Amino acid sequence: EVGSGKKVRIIGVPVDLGQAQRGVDLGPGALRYAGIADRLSGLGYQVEDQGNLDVPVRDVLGGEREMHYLPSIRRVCDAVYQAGRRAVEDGFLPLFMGGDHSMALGSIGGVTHHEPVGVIWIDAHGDFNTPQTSPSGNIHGMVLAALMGQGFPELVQLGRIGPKLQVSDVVMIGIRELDPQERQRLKESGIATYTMREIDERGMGTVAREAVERLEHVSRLHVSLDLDALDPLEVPGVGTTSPGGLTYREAQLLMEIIADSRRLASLDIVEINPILDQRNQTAKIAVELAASLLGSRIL
Ligand code: B3U
Ligand code: MN
Ligand code: MN
Repeated sequence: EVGSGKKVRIIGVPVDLGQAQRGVDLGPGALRYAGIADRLSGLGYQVEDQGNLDVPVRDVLGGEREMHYLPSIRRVCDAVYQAGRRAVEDGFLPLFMGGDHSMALGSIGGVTHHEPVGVIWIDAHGDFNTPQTSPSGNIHGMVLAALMGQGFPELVQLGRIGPKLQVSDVVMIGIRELDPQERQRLKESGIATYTMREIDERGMGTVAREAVERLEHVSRLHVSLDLDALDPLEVPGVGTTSPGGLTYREAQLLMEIIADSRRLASLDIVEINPILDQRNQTAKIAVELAASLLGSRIL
């Protein structure tokens, strides 16, 4: 058995404040109903669900609307940070269930508290805006920039002072939709980025192996899986759909190649919107991807 008693801690973060669509706060429920805990137990993991962290609903935060809920997002991410840090200290592999991608500020902050971690950011978007470059103002589009030290000081200094990630610790996969200034920023950043074009031309096998090799210098890997990286035809239940995404098969192969590294140490599953989904198909697919990432094999 691949899990052989290794411990996974499930941490639900029902936050929807980082973006405009209603419904992503229901992601943790959708993943639980799709059987995430049983699927991982079946692989031999010891699974502990710590429930959901407290997240205020936007309906009681009228005064924060113009600020795009920055104060509440900071508070939620503080709690996520501490939960992530504690999970690592307790010897668990934390599995953070969003919620929107803003929660990755806390999860990646927390898992890098004691030592650096290599991050594989799987997303249709760059999430590399700053408050100055973002056309929407939505904080889920600024997360990676904030983790690297750029943007709202409240977010950059979250959990501990300073950037949580170095340029060489990040690879991005599945990118196909960037805002004009975000695009410029990403090009100048030096982050290794595998766009859909690159995946189409070179194939997912080659791209995934190269991405993992780029993170050879870190002993632990964190996967931040935004479900909108997949094609909306297969995964309709996401907040911001973007056509021309990864097929289920490509995403599976990517998970399997990351699993081969045996260095996966933490995982985010974000941006599932069950309200826009069909029969919880998106969460079911996410559960299968998580299982592959944790070592489930065809043969
Ligand atoms: N780049 C846009 C759109 C966006 C980012 N992340 C998602 N959508 N899911 C923005 O709002 O920053
Ligand atoms: Mn994202
Ligand atoms: Mn996205």
